Amino acid sequence: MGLRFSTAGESHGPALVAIVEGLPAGIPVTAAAVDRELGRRMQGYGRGARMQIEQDRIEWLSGIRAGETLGSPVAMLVRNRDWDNWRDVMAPEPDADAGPDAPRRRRVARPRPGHADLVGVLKYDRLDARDILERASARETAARVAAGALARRLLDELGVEIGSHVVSLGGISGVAPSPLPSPLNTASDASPVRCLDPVAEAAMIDAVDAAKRAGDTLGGEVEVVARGLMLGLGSHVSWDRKLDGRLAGMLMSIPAVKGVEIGLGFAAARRPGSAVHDPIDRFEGQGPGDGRGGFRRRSNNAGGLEGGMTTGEPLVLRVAMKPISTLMTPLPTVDLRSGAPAAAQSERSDVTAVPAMGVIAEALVALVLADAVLEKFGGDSLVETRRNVDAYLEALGGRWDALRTGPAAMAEE
Ligand code: EPS
Repeated sequence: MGLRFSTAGESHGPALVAIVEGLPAGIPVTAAAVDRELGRRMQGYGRGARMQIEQDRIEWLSGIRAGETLGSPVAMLVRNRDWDNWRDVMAPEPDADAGPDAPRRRRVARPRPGHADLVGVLKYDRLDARDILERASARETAARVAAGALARRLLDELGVEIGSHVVSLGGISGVAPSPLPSPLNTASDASPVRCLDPVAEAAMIDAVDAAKRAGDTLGGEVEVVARGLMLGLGSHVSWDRKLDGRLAGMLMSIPAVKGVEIGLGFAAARRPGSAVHDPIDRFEGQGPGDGRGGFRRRSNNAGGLEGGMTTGEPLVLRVAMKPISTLMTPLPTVDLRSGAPAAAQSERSDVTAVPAMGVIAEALVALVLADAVLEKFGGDSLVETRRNVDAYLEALGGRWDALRTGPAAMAEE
């Protein structure tokens, strides 16, 4: 068993909750480390007024003592400060004075194209699309980022760094420096749109301003990079153990995300094999801890994954987000009360959340990678996990000798 997590909470309810189970004991972690990630998720040019209200912070409910994980489920609470403005609308208890047929306050009856509103109302047998949108809201991702921050702590202890940057926003693409800066997030978090190309950054900010004036919204793409991974996470043997599928599935679960690419991604489909696959060289590496088993690639078009397993090269993923579906200049829809044509519900929202999506994607990549690490190495304590990782890396360092000198080495190809 690896790592499991779940979240609960409505956007304008009292709080969000995240539960993470399967972490080894003894991982040093503080609320400040989790809050730092929550704070990063709240940033980004193009966010709406809600982010001025919230100051996301966790309260530990379980699983941590004296700054270390206990190995038991970790539960974290993130209060919604906006709850104070929504107590009556979102009250869990029925309003005894109003009666069952009283109209619902702030009912949402004009479903937004692109949002979960309409399908949710029909499928869940609700009259008010608020019953759907409260949970479909990307507010939920705060809880996932909190969960991811714990996974990140484990990976950090094992020397894995995860960062991201925005590669396009509103149709404007940036050209990132090569090689990427290290640590990546120190550079990307310094940009209001988390973009590493200053010319594109300025154009992206202008595009957000223009979209805001037009009552429109913008999508974009981020690149997530994980460095320091050892070769061999995931497996080729069964579909559900392939790491590329696990990563893509997780990233596609972010609200408004419509596509995931690994390495060269879709571009690989348009090139011949000779211009795609990464030639292999023998490489002494940096000793047994190198994590690449005595080989390296001349390029990394594979994005650090071959056969559903990490190669030891950086993991490179791109994630595409559609524009947010709450438009201040609303699109046509149908009023669920009358059946008449109507303008879709428009309420306070973000113009774009692409910079924040990068932070969310990092958190989810951390959760998948930590799960894969624990699946491969196990360990009830961080000491044990680390010991298992070190033993594997040492064995990996010796694989070259075995390949060269073992009996099978003598066999003809
Ligand atoms: C969201 C709408 C906005 C965003 C929200 C996601 O919230 P509100 O309706 O309260 O203005 O701010 O994102 C967050 C609250 C957050 O923490 O990211 C939506 O409809 O998905």
